[in-house]
Amino acid sequence: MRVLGTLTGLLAGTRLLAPAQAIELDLSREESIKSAAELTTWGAMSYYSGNESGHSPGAIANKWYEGSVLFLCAMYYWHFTGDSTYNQEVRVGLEHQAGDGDYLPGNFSQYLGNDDQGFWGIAAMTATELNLPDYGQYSWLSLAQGVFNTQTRRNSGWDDTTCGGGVRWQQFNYMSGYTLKNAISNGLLFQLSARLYRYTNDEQYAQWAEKIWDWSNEYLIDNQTWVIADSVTTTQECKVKGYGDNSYNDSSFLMGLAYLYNHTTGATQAKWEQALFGLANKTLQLYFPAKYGNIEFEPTCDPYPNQCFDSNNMLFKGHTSSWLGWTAILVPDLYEQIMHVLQITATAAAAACTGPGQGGNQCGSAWYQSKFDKRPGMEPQISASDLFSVNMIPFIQPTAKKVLGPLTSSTGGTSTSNPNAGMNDNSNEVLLAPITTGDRAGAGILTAIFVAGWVGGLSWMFME
Ligand SMILES: *[C@@H]1O[C@H](CO)[C@@H](O)[C@H](O)[C@H]1NC(C)=O
Ligand SMILES: *[C@@H]1O[C@H](CO)[C@@H](O)[C@H](O)[C@H]1NC(C)=O
Ligand SMILES: *[C@@H]1O[C@H](CO)[C@@H](O)[C@H](O)[C@H]1NC(C)=O
Ligand SMILES: *[C@@H]1O[C@H](CO)[C@@H](O)[C@H](O)[C@H]1NC(C)=O
Ligand SMILES: *[C@@H]1O[C@H](CO)[C@@H](O)[C@H](O)[C@H]1NC(C)=O
Ligand SMILES: CC(=O)N[C@H]1CO[C@H](CO)[C@@H](O)[C@@H]1O
Repeated sequence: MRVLGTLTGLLAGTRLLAPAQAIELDLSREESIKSAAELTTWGAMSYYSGNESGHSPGAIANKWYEGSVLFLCAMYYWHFTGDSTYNQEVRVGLEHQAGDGDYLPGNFSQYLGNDDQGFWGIAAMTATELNLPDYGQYSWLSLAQGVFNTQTRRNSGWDDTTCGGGVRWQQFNYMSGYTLKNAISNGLLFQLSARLYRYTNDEQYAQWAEKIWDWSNEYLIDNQTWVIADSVTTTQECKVKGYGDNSYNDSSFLMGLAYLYNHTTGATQAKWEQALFGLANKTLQLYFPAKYGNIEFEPTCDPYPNQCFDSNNMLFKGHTSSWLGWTAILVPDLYEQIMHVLQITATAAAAACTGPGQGGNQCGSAWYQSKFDKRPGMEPQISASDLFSVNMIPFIQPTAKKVLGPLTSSTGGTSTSNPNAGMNDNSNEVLLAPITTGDRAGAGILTAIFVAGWVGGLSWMFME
């Protein structure tokens, strides 16, 4: 990381140009990590224009789902450092994209996938657990419940008509990807259910978490090797698997397992324990490989500067490092192993955040090279911010006022519950009505853009 010399000095004309000073990230100093988190979060938020006049709060052009990921990074930053600079923008944006209380906003709902909606649900759940004050019409908890309800109770989400269940990737049959049931859509709904269960203690969420897990275990996850397929195809009875080493497939499930393990006991806990420790081991080995000194590594993206065009892939390390950080908090037995690799990775990422933009703190994408790889953007900034924020964990001493782990409704969480959220939203039904040729063409173009945005995460080289 570098810091820009003081702007005041520059403006006063005392120095023509303040020299960029390299700072070593010192993992033993709280202030050092905090300032790395501050710089990278500021860098990520500098791509955000939803708060400016004429722009829509929370919407990032051409990548709707990434608004939720940007807000996740700003919320983690707030929780782990105490700096609430971005909270108001987050509240406004999270609310503005809510649609009818379930993150199916009319401008985007015709071409969004269950994973896109799922990420917004996870963002609302995070706001709930961190006690971001509710704002506007819909409480954060009700928004998370709205996503859960729409995805579990409609065929556009969980679909029993093919392969005995599972969440489809896309919600509409005119979208490419409708015939796939993919790991991230199922992993996010599984995680959301597990988190709603721990927060509310309502058994219906536990039952759904188990149902999603059991289906995923049958079709996507190998419970011997802990290899997770990226997707299966409904047109071939979900027997044909598509692979793609995307770390968020693993970490989305892992995070859900951590919540369930944390909130269960006895035989039920034993079921989650076996999966949790098996998948944790696999995730750490595969995505923090010994050959790169245990620095976090995204196999489908990091080694391929020209191939990994997909901004979505550049977020995977952020998703994975933040969910691992929370896992370390929820599962004390995994704490040391996880924090060890997150610290190693932070040192490497600091050395990769030395690009010329962002006042000399611009982050690159492939951290394992320990240098700026000339692949900057909002996504690498978000990933680095996520990583530095969770590196604050060892410094946080829980007190009566400050809780380290995610809250629940019985440990101080205040967001208002609405178990029926989203149930009255009939926008899906409306949209499922026959569409005109014009609409179809419009949707098709959007589909093409959308699928191009995801295709880097899928590879069909290995078929079973
Ligand atoms: C919008 O947010 C960015 C990032 O936090 C900030 O730099 C900018 O000043 C804000 N703009 C307005 C109009 O509030
Ligand atoms: C939908 O589009 C309109 C018109 O561009 C805009 O005013 C509104 O804020 C958008 N809504 C969302 C949720 O982005
Ligand atoms: C592992 O997966 C197989 C095949 O789906 C299943 O029959 C078995 O019950 C699973 N084992 C555990 C411990 O979940
Ligand atoms: C962790 O995974 C490696 C291979 O991926 C395996 O050799 C090892 O036995 C696993 N350890 C545990 C504790 O499961
Ligand atoms: C559950 O998570 C909390 C952190 O929120 C942690 O303090 C506690 O030890 C965990 N409980 C179990 C049984 O792992
Ligand atoms: C941890 C895990 O199981 N990840 C798998 C994701 O998919 C690839 C195949 O493309 C496997 O090699 C990984 O093991």
